[in-house]
This record gives sequence, C-alpha cells and structure tokens, in this order.
Amino acid sequence: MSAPVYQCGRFKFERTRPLVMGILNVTPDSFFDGGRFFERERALAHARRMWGDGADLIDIGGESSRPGASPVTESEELDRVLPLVETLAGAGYPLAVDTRKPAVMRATAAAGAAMINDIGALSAPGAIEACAQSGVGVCLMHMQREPQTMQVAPDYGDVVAEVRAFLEARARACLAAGIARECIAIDPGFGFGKTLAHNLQLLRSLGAFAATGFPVVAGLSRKSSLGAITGRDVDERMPASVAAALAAVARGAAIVRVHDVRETVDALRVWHAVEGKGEWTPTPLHAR
Ligand code: 9MG
Repeated sequence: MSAPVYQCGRFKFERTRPLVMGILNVTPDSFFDGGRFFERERALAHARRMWGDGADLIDIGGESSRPGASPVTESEELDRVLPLVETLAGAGYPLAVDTRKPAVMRATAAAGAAMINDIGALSAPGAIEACAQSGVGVCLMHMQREPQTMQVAPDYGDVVAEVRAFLEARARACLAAGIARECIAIDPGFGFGKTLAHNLQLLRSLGAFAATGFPVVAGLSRKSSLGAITGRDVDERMPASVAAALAAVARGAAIVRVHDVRETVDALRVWHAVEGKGEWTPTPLHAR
C-alpha cells in the first residue's frame, strides 16, 4: 500500500515522516522575528539557510497575527510577499504563504506558492474558491475570535471537541467547493484564543485530530505558553520549542511550523530513527 500524501500544487509530500515548515515573517512586528527579515535580501538569505538546514516548506507571512498586531492592506501585504514568492518558487522551493486575503492567495499561487496557510481557515469570502481554483495545499487553522481580542478570556466547554468540530466543518466546506481531500491539512491553532491549559489539552489530544485522516500542523515555536512553562523570554525558547515539536510529532502531528529548523530537524531525525520508522527521505527540493 502506498503512503498517504499531502499534495501542495506541484509538490507531493509522502507522509512517511514529519515535515518541517520554516517560518519567514516579513513583517516589522511579528512576536519573535518581527523586523529581522523585513528587508528582501535578508529574507531570501534566511529562506535559503532554512532549506540548507532541512526545511521541507517555508511559510512566508506579510501580516503579523500576534495579539494586538496592526492589520495591513492587501497591496502592502502583496508588496512584502510576492517578490519573495516569485524568486523562491522560481528557484523550485516549496513555499507556503500565510495569509487571510483571497487576492494574496490568488497572486501568490499564480507565482508558484505550493500551499496557503490561513489562520482564519479560509473564512474570508472567496478564499476557498481562490484555493480550489489554483490546486494549492491548504492549512485550515482554528482561532477563537480575532488576533486583537483572542487572548481576552478564551472560553470553551470542551476545547478538543469544539476545535475538532470546527476544523472538520471547514474541511467539509473545502471539499464541497472542490478542494481535493489530499490537499487539506488542519491545525488546532496553539495560542490563538487559548490559555496555557487549553494549549496543553490540545497538545495531549493531537491524536484526536490525526484520527480525522487530515495531516495535522502544529505551531508551538517560541510561543508564550512555552515561556509560561519555562520562565524564558522569547529569545531563549529554542530548546522548549524543539521539545514541543517532538511532543507534537509523537502525538501525531504531520507538520511542525518552526523558527529553529536545524535544531528541530536534528531532533526529529533522532526520534524517527529511535522509533524505527525507516529512512528520512529528502525533501522534494533536495531530490531535484
Ligand atoms: C501564522 N501562524 C502563526 N502561528 C501559527 C500556527 O500555530 N499555525 C499556523 N498554521 N499558522 C500560524
């Protein structure tokens, strides 16, 4: 029997090992790397470094989603991300674009982006259609309320059941609009309208999300929950982030979204070998 796949445009990822998605924020105000890669040449150099370190995908974002961040216009977001997508996709790299705007989805997919990562789970009018028409992979993430207000008293009856039901409903909407099942990934949205207790409960229960059959994306890298557990500032949360990525993969995450690609890939390769899971296959890019 062949392995299940996650299809992202022209890239087919066989789900025989966890995938590592490196984060590239081209924003002046993201919570960890805000401003660091705002300038184009630095951003390109960082992307290439992450590929050298073993990233399978790079997630490029032009609008910060940290609590209280200011929204950006469509043209400002396009100005930040499109030239990078054109250069990197043109060189054959599998790219995700972190956006909520259908016009940005369409333009970046046309420029060769392989995946759309939407913290709003394609809820904007026209977002699902933009992705269905372009054949990209999608990541549907759960968020309670909006970035400006999401951390004001997050509230759930049963966080696992509610987040999972939401993601299943969004996946059904995508399927009904013609997005192929193998193009859909889901993400519980750690830190997006969740307390530390909610995040831990979701992490312990990732198996319930993996049981849907959709690849599960986990994004815990450098987040404030890790600061709350360790007492470390954001700049000192690399070891905690690697531990969180391992914990997520051990519970069924298929893709981890991380800042520290080299350290995460090394840790996952060791885990993969210890578990006897076979060869660590090269990424589609490295196989070219
Ligand atoms: C853009 N972004 C920030 N955090 C994220 C997370 O946890 N998951 C996904 N899919 N995207 C995120």
